[in-house]
Order: sequence, then C-alpha cells, then structure tokens
Amino acid sequence: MSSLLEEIAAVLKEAQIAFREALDLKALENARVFYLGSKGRLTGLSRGVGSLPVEERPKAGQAANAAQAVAKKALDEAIAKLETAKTRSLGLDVTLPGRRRQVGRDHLISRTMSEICGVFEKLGFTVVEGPEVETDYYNFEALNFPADHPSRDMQESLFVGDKLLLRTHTSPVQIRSMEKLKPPVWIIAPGKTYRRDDDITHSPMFHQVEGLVVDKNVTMADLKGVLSAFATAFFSPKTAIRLRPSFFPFTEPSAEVDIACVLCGGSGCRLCKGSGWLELLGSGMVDPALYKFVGYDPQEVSGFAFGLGVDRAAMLKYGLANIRHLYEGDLRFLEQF
Ligand code: 2U9
Repeated sequence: MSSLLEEIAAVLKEAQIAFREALDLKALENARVFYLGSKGRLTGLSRGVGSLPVEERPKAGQAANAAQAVAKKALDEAIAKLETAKTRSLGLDVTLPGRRRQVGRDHLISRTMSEICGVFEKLGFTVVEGPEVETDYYNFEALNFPADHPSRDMQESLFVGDKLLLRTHTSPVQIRSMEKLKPPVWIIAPGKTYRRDDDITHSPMFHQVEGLVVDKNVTMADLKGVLSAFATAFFSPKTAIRLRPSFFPFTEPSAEVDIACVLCGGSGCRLCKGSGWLELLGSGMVDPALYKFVGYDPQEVSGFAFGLGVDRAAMLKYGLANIRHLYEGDLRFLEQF
C-alpha cells in the first residue's frame, strides 16, 4: 500500500516537472499522453488500486484521483502559458480592445458628380469621358475660340507643352464625341478641369459637368425645360431658375442660369447678396459655326449646351464656406457627408 502511495506521489512530481518544462505544445501533448493518456503512468497507477486488498482501496483510490486532478491542473497551466507565449511572439495581444473598422464612402465631389450625372441620365443623357491633357485644337480651336482670346493666354491655362495643355473645360470631350457620333446626340461630360485660379471659391483643379444636345428642332425652350428639371431634382422641388443674357464663344445666344437662393428661397440674404438668386450654370444654343468642325449640317440640326462647376454645386447644396475643405482630406470634414 505505502509503496503504491509513494509511487503515485513520485510519478505526480515527475509529471508536474514534465508539464512545466515542456518547450512547446507538441512536447506537452507527448507528456500528457505519457502520464495521463489511457495507457499513461498515472492512469495505470489508478488502475493498480483495484488489485489492492479491499480495505486499502479507498485511501489509495483517493490518492490516485487527487494525483490525477493535480496533474491535470498542472497540464492546463502549462498549456495556457505556452499559448500566451505563442500569441505574444506573433505580436498579438488578445487582451487589447478590438480595432474599429473604418467604413469608406464616396468623397463629396464624387458623390455630387454622381448625383448630377444621375439626374441627366434619367433625362436621357449618356455619360462620356475624355483625356485631361488636351490639344489646343480640341480645347480651343474647334470650340470657336478666337486666336487672341484671353482663355488661350498662359495666365489662365496650364500648358504642358507647345500645343498641349490641361483641359480648361470638359467641352473637348464633346467635340471628340460628335466626331464619332451622328445626331441625335444627348451627352453629359463630367470630369476634372484645370485653370490658373486660386482663392476661396476657386481651385486650380476643379470639376465640371457639361451637357450637349444636338437633335432636330431643338430650341431654347428645351434648354430651359432640361435645366429647370435638373434644378428641381438636384436641389429641391421648389427651386426656380432664371436665364440672363451672356456670352460664350461656343454658344449663340448664350445665357447664365441662376437658381433661386438655396438659403433664403428668393427673399434675399447674405449668401445671394440680397438678390434672391445664385449663379449656377452657363448655357446657350450651340453656335452653328461649331458644326463645320465635326461635319454636321447646321440646316438639319440644332442644339443646346450647358456647363456647371461641381465644386460650386457641392458648396451650395451642402453649405460649404470654403472650397479648400474639399481638398484637404480632413476626415472630420469628409465624414459629415
Ligand atoms: C460644345 C459646345 C458647347 C458648354 C458650356 C458653359 C456654357 C459654361 C461654365 C460653368 C461654370 C464652366 O465650371 S464653369 O466655370 N460653363 O458657362 N459651358 S455652355 O458648351 C459647349 C460645350 C461643348 C461642343
């Protein structure tokens, strides 16, 4: 009897040392099988209790069970220690709080651009795109800009070569489209545009959406109807528009399009400087002189065109005080939209 108890104590001690000193989980598993497995040494000793005389069995049984429990605890502690060491060595601390996942979204400019294009697509326009580095021909000449027009001046255009510049508007995309398409043409050209301009409402890189319709019997009434539909869909169902005479080299007649002030609705405030109106778009009937550049017959077709600054539209719709907010990449600003 006493020899069995002594053996149990000795094997337990051996098992505790083996568990504590195992260098990795694999070695620990081997030690577990060796001492606590179905054919293990401590398990074998527990079974040995059955062959003792009946009166000795309870005490020996208790000792064997207790030894197994102590060994099991030592094993669990050793497993925990090795697992912690393993996660630490991976540079992982499972006790740290979880990292918050940042949910991405469209930048306010992209969102405004999609909203604008979305309205025109519902009105039957197709989106077209083109290069940001343009030739003098597509940016100016084919758009009826006189050779000495100030927009061709280095002051306003950003040249990257003798006859190559960063497009100052998206109109060249529409010339390129007309070269490829036959009327009816209902297209919208969104994209980045560049001018030498830099103040609180101007950035040297800005965004435009321009539209062009060339079809049979198109009149200024169509222009006004389309732009009025746009203003009500983009701003609010009550947004009125008005047209004022203007001048652009590529349209004749031309008109500035104002919308009723988004802040006061037309009664007059500091945003609209008391006038009740805000300038939003430029527009006009396509100058028939342009058709000769793309091989259309001005006797057969007529059209209208318009352009608006996306940055300005975003500033008015979302109430921004400074265009620079759109380009600073400050998440505290961007996450508000
Ligand atoms: C073709 C023919 C005509 C596009 C037009 C404007 C008037 C206009 C400005 C608004 C604010 C540019 O971003 S802005 O500074 N745009 O005033 N744009 S008509 O006319 C075209 C375009 C293409 C072939």
